[in-house]
Amino acid sequence: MSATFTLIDPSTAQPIREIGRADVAETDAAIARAVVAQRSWAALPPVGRADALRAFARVVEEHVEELAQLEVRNSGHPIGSARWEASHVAQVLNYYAGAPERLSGQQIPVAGGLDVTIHEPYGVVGVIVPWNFPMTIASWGFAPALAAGNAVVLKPAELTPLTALRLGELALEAGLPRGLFEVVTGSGSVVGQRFVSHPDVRKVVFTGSTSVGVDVAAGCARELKPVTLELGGKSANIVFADADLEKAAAAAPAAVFDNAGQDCCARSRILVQRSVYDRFLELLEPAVGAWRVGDPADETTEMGPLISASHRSTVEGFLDGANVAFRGSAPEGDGFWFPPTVVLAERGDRIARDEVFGPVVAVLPFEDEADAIRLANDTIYGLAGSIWTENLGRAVRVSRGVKSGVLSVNSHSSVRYWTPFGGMKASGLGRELGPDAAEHFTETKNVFFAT
Ligand code: TAP
Repeated sequence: MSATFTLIDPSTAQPIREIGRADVAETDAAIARAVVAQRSWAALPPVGRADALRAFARVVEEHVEELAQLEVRNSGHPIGSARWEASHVAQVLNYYAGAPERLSGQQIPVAGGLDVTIHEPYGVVGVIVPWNFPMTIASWGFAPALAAGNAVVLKPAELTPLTALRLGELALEAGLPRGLFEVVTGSGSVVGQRFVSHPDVRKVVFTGSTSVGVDVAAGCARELKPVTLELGGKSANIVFADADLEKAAAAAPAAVFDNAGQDCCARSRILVQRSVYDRFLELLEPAVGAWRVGDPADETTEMGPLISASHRSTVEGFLDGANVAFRGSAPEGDGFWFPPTVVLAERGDRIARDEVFGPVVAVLPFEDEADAIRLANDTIYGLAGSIWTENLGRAVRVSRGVKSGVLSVNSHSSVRYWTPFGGMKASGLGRELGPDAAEHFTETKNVFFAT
């Protein structure tokens, strides 16, 4: 590749290395290699694909530390989180290694013959990934797609390609055929758009902002190709007066400041029942103050820098005119640092409805259960959310009322590779992960045999 892009370490603001920027011809060449590799991959017996994916998982497991160190440098993720992310990729591969042998169709009763359905792979799947969780989000697309018999072309975000490139090499080390898993670095407007427009890419998985997601979906509609969209979020952390307040306040910082708030599932609104609002803020302040922000290579660090200088300016812009209640600490000096920040917001404020994608949380009071649901739904998004209450009936009613794809009660967990993940409203279309994901990378063919 002749054109290049300079990668920057977000914790030092220093250059790391140059990365190639593919043009349309280079993207087309990768897609052509994938088309060829897919034919023999799909022709393998299911156990052959299962074994190959298990081998890939094993090689990733052997390189967890290396992948984690790359993510620390390229994305500024704390080393503990980065190790979890690399291990997660191996687990996702292992989980979907079980799929080829379970992709059964149906036998449907008909008169005059036998009717069966067959799950056939699309062919080549394009996976477009953002910079916030480069490895994990890529694996949610490529592992089930490969398991179902597809080839994959993966476009990492231009800011964070290092782990994706290494995963491409590890796939070859594990024995996956050349061309089956192509990693194409370059800009979204060139490489990503080519995945959308190229006739041989038969399905697209896009994770990123809602505005780009809408364009990607429109482009896929023009080509009549299916698309899965994982988009933005403005998730609510709803704390009722009957909750274990100490536990809810202790857990709240991690729910929004993990990955410096650059998390689509960040609980970036804390909605607190008015009768316990003051008490909750008293408990939250020391928990935010204790949140450890600093060198991502330090084993004790809980939060690293933001991804870039321009993203830091965007996050800062959200604080114009905001009522900042208290803030945590952040290092001085180079690097794109930003302290964890708690804002007291009013309904309708921009900070209470728009995605910040940084370590800023808006706290709002609510009156009762119906008000909590109304407020939680007062955003275009519907990705994740948490409900803190000791009342089981309330937990059920509120989790039914909140329009989000992924909710948790008395916890902030959002991602388990064996349960479905995805958003409602402007947060997305379709679901990833869970037991059905491999099937989403197939088309159903119906065959009738006359007797
Ligand atoms: P985007 O700017 O939307 O970029 C996401 C990916 O799309 C990048 O690889 C980007 O490439 C590529 N892209 C940009 N323009 C494109 C186009 N016209 N056609 C095809 N691809 C294009 O998002 P981001 O800033 O990287 O990520 C932040 C957003 O992603 C947030 O809104 C966040 O909530 C969302 N997100 C959602 C989830 C889930 S699972 N719902 C997970 C993580 C992030 P380049 O940047 O390299 O040009």
